[in-house]
Amino acid sequence: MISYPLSEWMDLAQNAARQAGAILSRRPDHYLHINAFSAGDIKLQADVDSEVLIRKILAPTELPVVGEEQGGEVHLIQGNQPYWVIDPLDGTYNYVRGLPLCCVSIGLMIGKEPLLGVIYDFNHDTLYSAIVGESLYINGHPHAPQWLEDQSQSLLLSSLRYDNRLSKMVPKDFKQIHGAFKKVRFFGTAALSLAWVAVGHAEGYQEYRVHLWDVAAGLALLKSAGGHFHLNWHDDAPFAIDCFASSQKDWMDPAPGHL
Ligand code: LIP
Repeated sequence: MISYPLSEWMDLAQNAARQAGAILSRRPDHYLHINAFSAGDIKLQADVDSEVLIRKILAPTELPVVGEEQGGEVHLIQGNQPYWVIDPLDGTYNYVRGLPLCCVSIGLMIGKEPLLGVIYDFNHDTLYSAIVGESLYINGHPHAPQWLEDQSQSLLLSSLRYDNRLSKMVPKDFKQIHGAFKKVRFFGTAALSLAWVAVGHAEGYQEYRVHLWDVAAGLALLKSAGGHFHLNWHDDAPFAIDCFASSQKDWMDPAPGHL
């Protein structure tokens, strides 16, 4: 079995997340330039520049990278080679609106399994990190979540993308999953939502049709904290997935053929 220098890679990932977050939190004018609008989303110069910086800092690892802005090789998800998965700014729309709910997210995966994750909430100078199989840390301090055990009293974090908003057909299991929790919150940042589940602020996160870069680091945090997840991979777009994640394994089994 190959052993990887995960601690070394963790240090680099933390360094990259902190450096990228430091610039994002200063909100330089050019970072707020909107490069593209799509139906339900925007692309900022901040995403582009932040990804360039993170890729540069991670380059000494010589590992392949999948990033929200520059993409990556889709065959990596079938392979057995570690690769970085970067969301240089998760919660882009929150960021441009000045909502302090956004972060830098850097995951390391092998095939479809997370190996480590770093999520930097630069608005609150809070860094979540974990190597799967070891402790979860908040700003360098080990942390164990205290999740609620009764699903009917628990909190689900979720979202709905533009193309499957409530006005359109929603997947069959949407009501079933959402209805099983006491409360549901939509914060517009998948990465931070997963970090908050991992540390115990909530018990579940579920979203249809996000991308691997939105969740890779958060899944590593959740797995190291003892949580569970299931991903449905879409065939029609690279790295598109439905994500079901929770503190308890059987709380979020998607109905078969739910889409
Ligand atoms: C966003 C996610 C959010 C999801 C958005 C988008 P971005 O990522 O974190 O939860 O609902 O559609 O994917 O674009 O801000 O990095």
